[in-house]
Amino acid sequence: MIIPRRYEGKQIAVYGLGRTGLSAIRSLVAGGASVVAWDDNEAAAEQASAAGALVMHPSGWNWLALTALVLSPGVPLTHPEPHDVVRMAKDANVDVIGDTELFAQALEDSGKDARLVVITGTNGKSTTTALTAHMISKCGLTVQMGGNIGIPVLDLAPPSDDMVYVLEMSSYQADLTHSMRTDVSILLNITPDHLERHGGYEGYITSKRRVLDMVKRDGRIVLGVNSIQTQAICTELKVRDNGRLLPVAVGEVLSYGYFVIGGVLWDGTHSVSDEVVDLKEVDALTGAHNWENAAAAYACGRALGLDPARLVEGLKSFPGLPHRQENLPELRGVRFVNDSKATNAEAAAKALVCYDNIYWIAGGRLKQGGVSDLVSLMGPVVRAYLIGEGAAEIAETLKGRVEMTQCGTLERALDRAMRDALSEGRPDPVILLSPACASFDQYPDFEKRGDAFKAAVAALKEGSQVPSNGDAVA
Ligand code: UMA
Repeated sequence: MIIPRRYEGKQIAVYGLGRTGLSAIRSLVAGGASVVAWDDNEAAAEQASAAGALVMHPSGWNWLALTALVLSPGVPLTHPEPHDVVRMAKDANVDVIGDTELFAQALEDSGKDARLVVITGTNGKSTTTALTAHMISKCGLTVQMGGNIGIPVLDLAPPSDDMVYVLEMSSYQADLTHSMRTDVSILLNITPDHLERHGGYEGYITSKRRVLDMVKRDGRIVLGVNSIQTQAICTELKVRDNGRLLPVAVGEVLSYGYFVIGGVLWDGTHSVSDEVVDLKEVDALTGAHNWENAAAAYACGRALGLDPARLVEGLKSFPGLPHRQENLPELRGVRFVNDSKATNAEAAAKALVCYDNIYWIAGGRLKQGGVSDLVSLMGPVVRAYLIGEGAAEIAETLKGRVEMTQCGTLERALDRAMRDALSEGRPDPVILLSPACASFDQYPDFEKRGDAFKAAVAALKEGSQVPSNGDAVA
């Protein structure tokens, strides 16, 4: 646990009692602060009391005595409109901060030389965070990974001089972080997302850019240049920030930076570019989007002065993240890929371009726009197995583009796909769960859906007979 000592003997408020809020309460109480807390969901109060907070509605807080309000990232700060508690804090002139700001303050106060890497971007930030942490640890350093990836930052081990913190930072968290100083900030890409929360695209871009302002004078900025917005930022930074900038690209040779051509990562930071590694050989990093993540993680490792050969070892041994093109054990020559995290068409598109002979399991609760963006990507798909409430609409959209079978459930889809893959004898068949839909019609979340797929794959027995009753060709 990281303990913020600045609030010892002082009063501080925490709003939102999920992972962030409870973690902040535990750390603040351990640091001797007196904490008042609240959540719109009153059921959350019990754990907060157990963690040592006084649970009380903000209308009862002694605002004049409060040193800060620690807001959970999911609580609206500015848009669609500020939460009432934020308005109250503004009226009382109380700072609104996140657990990430408490982390930054504790790091500064610790006097330790721990290093800090912060990673953001619209896509790929979790994979890059996990990969960067893995590669750094393979170089023999002590690494702590947390943030938006699901581990509250104050739950990490306390700083020491040999520690490297690798944090995934969402735009929500960046807005609540003011004094963080990073050794490396990675901004992968920016495309429209969370627009309602940021009052539009400009607001979202501003929040994403905050990680660039966090970089220390002698720190480094790793910037992906494959999105229009980050390309523009690169052009701007080249003029005023040359010494710290490390551009990263896929499919484009850079005059300076790290780039991937045909799956091969190159170090273009010297007068002659050096080949680093063929990323096509790394199973856990399939596809151009993962090559961008790999290039950024490698650039970060080099910016920290780490050994190229050991970084490459780290790249090659990365196990990948669950539910993101996660490779499962093969059975009878059939490969299984769990990409349950693909909850929209854009994410599924990234997986569909990575394989040949795909037996594709798709469906669930459709997002706006459905799967129309996938119409042109059906080339490598042998057959689609449709599940969930969006199945009929998907069948309508992809009519004439691919053969489809209505399966209803994931388990039935897997059984049908397995039987077809075995009987058709195509080379290197891949059964891919990449639903292009949210999971909420059939599962609590995408993780449970992915777990169900993994359990069903594990239950497939060699040579088992699979019933075909009730299957219908769409
Ligand atoms: N709450 C209110 N009022 C509100 C909104 C929420 O009282 O208006 C309360 C809820 O009742 C709940 C609590 O706040 O009890 C939840 O807080 P939260 O939504 O901030 O979630 P945490 O559990 O604290 O998780 C947060 C991040 N969640 C969000 O940013 C929405 C997690 O990122 C992160 O892993 C975790 O902190 C640890 O750092 C998740 C996420 O969805 C993965 N992130 C978004 C994304 O990746 O797109 C940004």
